[in-house]
Amino acid sequence: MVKDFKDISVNSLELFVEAVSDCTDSFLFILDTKNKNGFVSEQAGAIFNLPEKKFTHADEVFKRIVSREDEALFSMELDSVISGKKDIFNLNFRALTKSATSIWVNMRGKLICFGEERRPVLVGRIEITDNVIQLDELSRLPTEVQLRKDFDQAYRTDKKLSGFMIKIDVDKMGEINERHGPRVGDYILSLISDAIKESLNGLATAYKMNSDEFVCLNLNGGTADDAKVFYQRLKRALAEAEQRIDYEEVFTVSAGAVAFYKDTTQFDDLLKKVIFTVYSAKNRGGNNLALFDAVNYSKHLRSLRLQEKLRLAIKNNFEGFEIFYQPVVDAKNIYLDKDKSVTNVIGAEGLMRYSCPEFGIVSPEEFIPILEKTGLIIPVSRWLFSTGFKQCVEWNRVQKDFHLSLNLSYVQVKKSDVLSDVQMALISSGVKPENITLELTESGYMDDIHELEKLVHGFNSLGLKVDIDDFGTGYSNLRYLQYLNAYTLKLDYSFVSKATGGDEGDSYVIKHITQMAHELNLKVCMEGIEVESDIEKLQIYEPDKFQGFFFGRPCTANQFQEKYIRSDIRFNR
Ligand code: G
Ligand code: G
Ligand code: MN
Repeated sequence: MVKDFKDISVNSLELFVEAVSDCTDSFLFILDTKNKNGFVSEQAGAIFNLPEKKFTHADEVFKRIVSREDEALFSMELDSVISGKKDIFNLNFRALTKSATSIWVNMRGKLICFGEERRPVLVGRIEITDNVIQLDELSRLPTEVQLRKDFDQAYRTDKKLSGFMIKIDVDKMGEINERHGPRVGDYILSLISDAIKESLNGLATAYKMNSDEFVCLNLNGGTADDAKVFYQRLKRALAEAEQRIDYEEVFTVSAGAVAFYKDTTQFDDLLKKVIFTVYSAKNRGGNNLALFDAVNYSKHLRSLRLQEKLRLAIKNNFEGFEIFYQPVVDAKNIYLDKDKSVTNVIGAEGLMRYSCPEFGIVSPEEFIPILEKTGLIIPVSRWLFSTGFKQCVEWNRVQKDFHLSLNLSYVQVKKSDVLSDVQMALISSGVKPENITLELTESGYMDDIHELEKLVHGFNSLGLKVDIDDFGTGYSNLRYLQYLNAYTLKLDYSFVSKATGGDEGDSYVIKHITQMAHELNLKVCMEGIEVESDIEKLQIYEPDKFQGFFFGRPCTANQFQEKYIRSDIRFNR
C-alpha cells in the first residue's frame, strides 16, 4: 500500500531532507519516478560521484555509482520500482566512491505519493554497511583491512583458533614491471589473482595485500597439509596461465604457511610469522612453499632483539663492546727463562666481544653478521681501530715491539672505508704502524682476488702488515698467495688440531704448506695449541708463531696486561 502525503509537496520534502541530513550517518535521497528528478543530501555528494543536491536524469545518475558487477542487479531493482511493480527498493551492492574504491552499501527506499497530483517518489537512504568490504581494484579481492577484521571477529568468538595462513609473494615482480611496464605487470598480477581464486576451492579465503602480495586464510581447522595442497593447485593454475599467454612471461610465486591448532596467537604476530616464512622461501631461491619453523623463528627474533641492543649500545658510546686479547707466542723461542715459567708473548690478537645483561657474552660469529647487515659495522670498526690502537700504544710503552692483530671481514671492508678509517685511527692514536697487523680471510674475495691484492697494497702503504687468516678452511687459494704480499699465514685451529690429534693427512698438508709459505717469504702462525704436547708435534715443521688456549684464552685488557705485559726489562726486549 503506497502512502499518500497529499498536503506535502516534493519541494518541502527536499527541505526536510536537507534539514535532517546532519543528524544521520546515512545518505538521504529522493527520486521522482515520473520526471526523474533527484535530490541527495550534501554528504552523499562528498563520498559518491553524485552531482550537487538537485539533479535531473536521476535513474541514470544513481546507476553510475554502482560497480560493474552489481549494475544488472541494481537496474532490475530500480526499474521494478519506477514501473510501479514494487513499492520498496532494497539492495546490497558495491558502490564506487569518488576515489574509485568499491564499498558495500545498502540502499533502501520507499515509494510515497506527494502533493495534489500524487507523484510517486522514492524516498530513502544509502548506508555504508557494517562489513564494509574494501575490494582491491585489480584483483577484486578483499584487502588487508578485511583480513584483519575477519581474523579478529573469529578471535573474539573463540580465542583458540585452528587453521592456516599462507602468504604468497610474486617472484621478481620488479623485473616483470621493468621489462614490460607496470600495465603488463598489473595484468600479470590479475592472472595470478585469478589463479589463486581458482585454487582456493573452499580451502581458504583470499585477500590482496600490498603490492604483489596475497594472503589466504583458513580458520576452519585446515592443516599444513591443506596449505600444501593449495600451493600445488596454485602452481598448476599458474602454469596454465603461462601457457594461455604463450609463455610471453614466466611467473612464479614464493609462499610461506603457518598452521595453527587451538592457538592463541593474535593477528599481528601471526602476520609477522607468515612474513618471516615467505622470506625463508625467497631465501631458498623462490618458487617454493616454506612451512613455518619455530626454531628458526626464535633465532630470528633473538637476532632482531640483539640488533636493537647493538644499535642502542653504539649510541651509548659503545657500551658493552670490548676487545679481548689472546696472546701470540714466538714459536722459535717459546720461553724467556730456563724453567719455562715465562712465555715469550710477542703480541696479541684482538677479538671483539659484546655483552649485556640480557644476552650475556655474545660471540662475534653472532653479532658481526648483524653489524654487517645493518651497516653498524662502520662505527664499530672505527671504535675497534681506535680502542685497539690506543691499547697497543699503552703496551708499547713497556714492550716497544709488542704487536696487535685485528680482524677484518670481507663485508666490513666492502661496507666501510676501512683504509681511511684505519689511517685516521693511526694518526689519532700515534701507534707505530709496524706494530699493527690486519687479519683478512680470502673467502669473499674469490671472484676478484685483485681486490684483495689492492687492499693489501693499501694497508702496506700505510706501513701495516696483513695476515691471511683461517688458512686451510673454505677456499684457500694457493695460486694467488704469491701475489698478495701478506706477512703471515695463519693456519686455522680446526686444521691444526686434527694434525696434533694424529691425522696423518693433515700433518702432511700442514708440513708442506708451512714449507711453501716459507719459500714464498711468508711467516706461519699455527693456531689452536691446546695442550703442551702439541708444541713438540708442531715445532718440527718450524712455524714462526703459536696461538692457542694452552698459552692463553682470549681475555680482557686488564687480565692480559697483568698476565703478559711485563715492565720488567730483564728479558731484554
Ligand atoms: O673469538 P671468537 O671465537 O669469538 O671469534 C670468532 C670469529 O670472530 C673469529 O673468526 C674471529 O676472527 C672473528 N672476530 C673476532 N673479532 C672480530 C672483529 O673485531 N672483527 C671481525 N670482522 N671479526 C672478528
Ligand atoms: O678466526 P680467527 O682466527 O680470527 O679466530 C680465532 C678464534 O679461535 C677465537 O675465537 C679464539 O677464541 C679461537 N681459538 C684460539 N685458540 C684456540 C684453541 O686453542 N682452541 C680452540 N678450540 N679455539 C681457539
Ligand atoms: Mn683471526
